[in-house]
Amino acid sequence: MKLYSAAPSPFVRKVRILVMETGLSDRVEEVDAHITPINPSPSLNDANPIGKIPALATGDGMTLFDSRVICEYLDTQHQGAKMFPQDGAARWTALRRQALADGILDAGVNTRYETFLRPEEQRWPEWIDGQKGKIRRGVDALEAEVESFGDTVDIGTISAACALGYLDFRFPGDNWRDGHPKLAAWFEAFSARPSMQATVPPAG
Ligand SMILES: N[C@@H](CCC(=O)N[C@@H](CS)C(=O)NCC(=O)O)C(=O)O
Repeated sequence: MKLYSAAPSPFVRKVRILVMETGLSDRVEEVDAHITPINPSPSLNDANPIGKIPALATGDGMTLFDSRVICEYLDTQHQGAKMFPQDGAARWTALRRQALADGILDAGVNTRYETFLRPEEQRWPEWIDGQKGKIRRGVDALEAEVESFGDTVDIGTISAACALGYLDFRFPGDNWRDGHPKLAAWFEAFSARPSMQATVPPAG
């Protein structure tokens, strides 16, 4: 299988962590696809018409996107502990946590594009504030439920860890740990996992 990938992408990180946690590393080859909305890749666009990473060519003629679909597909490709609970409350809790974390990430990536890619004179402070509000409320919601994470490793907690890792990577000055002590402690412990250590985004 071929994963269109770039190490700074938090959505790619979700997939890479799931690959490691499920023992699929030998079956997934990474193809470098450093793109932005203003610097697309024709070969990625052929694989994913939306032009975003991650995308996964499964090797049997199918290309999957986005991270949620890829992760759920990969979870069917191994015999170990499942990252997507099969049914019941555990499944909906994991999927909701994933949606919450992905929402933080969407707002974070939008903010990054607005503050890094967009020419300074065209930037829109109110819009950035709106995105930062989504991030703040999302982190508050994670803090409110983090005690129920326990030592669960599933798509919900992997996604939460990727969201917090991205905030550290792109917005260290926002100090998300302030006022979120339980979440900070959980993230520190979760970050010790080899899959987290191996996928820390590169500086720069
Ligand atoms: N919902 C998508 C989001 C993926 C995403 O936003 N990827 C970013 C990189 S972090 C991207 O490819 N941006 C390029 C673009 O928007 O054109 C997922 O879960 O995979």
